[in-house]
Amino acid sequence: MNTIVFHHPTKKADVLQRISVDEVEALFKLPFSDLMYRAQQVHREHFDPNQVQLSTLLSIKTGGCSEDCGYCPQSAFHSTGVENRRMLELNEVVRAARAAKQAGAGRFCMGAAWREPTDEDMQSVVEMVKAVRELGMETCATLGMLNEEHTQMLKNAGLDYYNHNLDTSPEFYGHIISTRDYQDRLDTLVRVRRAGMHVCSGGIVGMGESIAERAGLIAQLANLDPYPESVPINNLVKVEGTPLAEEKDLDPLDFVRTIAVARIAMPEARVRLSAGRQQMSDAVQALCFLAGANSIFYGDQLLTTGNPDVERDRALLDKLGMHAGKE
Ligand code: SAM
Ligand code: DTB
Ligand code: SF4
Repeated sequence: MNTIVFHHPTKKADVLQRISVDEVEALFKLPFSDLMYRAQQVHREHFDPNQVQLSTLLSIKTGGCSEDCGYCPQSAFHSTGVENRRMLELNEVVRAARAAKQAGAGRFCMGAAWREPTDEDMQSVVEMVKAVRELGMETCATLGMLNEEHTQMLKNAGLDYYNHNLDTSPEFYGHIISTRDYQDRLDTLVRVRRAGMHVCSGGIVGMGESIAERAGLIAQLANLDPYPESVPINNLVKVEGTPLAEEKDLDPLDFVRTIAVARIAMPEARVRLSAGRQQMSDAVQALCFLAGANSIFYGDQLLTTGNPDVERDRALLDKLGMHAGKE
């Protein structure tokens, strides 16, 4: 059965909607094979299905964050054993970026456990972005909320992508985070877009959200105008000491479904199979690639938690006949 027809973009009460929450939810409820077939078709229309983009993460400022995100080991509200550390020096960042490039990564993403950067933080980040660019890598940063001035500083430094996740649906958001609201996230994304940088925005599944709420996240992302170039889909990494540590495991096939739905809803986006990969079998990862994932975090560390090591990933990509590619 293949009966879902998307709206063409129509102007409804000033809201341009590519796809409704109900339509996204209907995709989630398709028989698994039908969903996978649809996702593969869309994927092959827009991408080389055997190519994957590799991003390496570096935590340039770890721990002690003033936000209370329920999933996050870096929040000062939770006792997870993650220390509040100083910001890395420029030479430490350049060394890590060089090593990532050497290992085969095309993009280098610098993450900081901030609600938002200060003016002083920004001076250092600008130097880091420039230095990583000089190595010939694509640059990405995730620093929390941005004001106009900080957004422009990143643009002027040559930042390619800014990562800022919507994380979940507007309805479920308040269960997870209380120190900032959904509109704050959307406002930062608008600033990044207006400044002319690429947007990287996605979310987390497995936090106890319903299918309708999962659909709400994908619909929010897909209805951004334009939708993000890069969409990380994270499977919750359960860290002891966080409020979500005891959350029930998500069925891996529900994770695969989320990737497939993101692929169909955002045909031209890079859909990134993000956090949670270390806990996934090769078979589940292969299903994610089949569902349309075509980007991964590459390197044995995410921000504070582990990721498959480079040898395991090379072996997996080899086994699947996949190759690394840029853009
Ligand atoms: N502090 C900035 C912010 O929140 O925008 C940037 C860094 S923050 C750690 C980046 C993203 O990591 C979050 O938006 C969330 O999607 C993801 N993340 C954090 N902890 C996670 C976890 N335990 N499992 C899965 N994803 C997680
Ligand atoms: C994203 O969507 N996932 C990455 C990146 N963007 C910054 C972060 C995952 C963090 C997982 C938990 C940790 O390692 O602290
Ligand atoms: Fe801070 Fe970002 Fe973690 Fe939230 S997700 S606690 S803002 S580092």
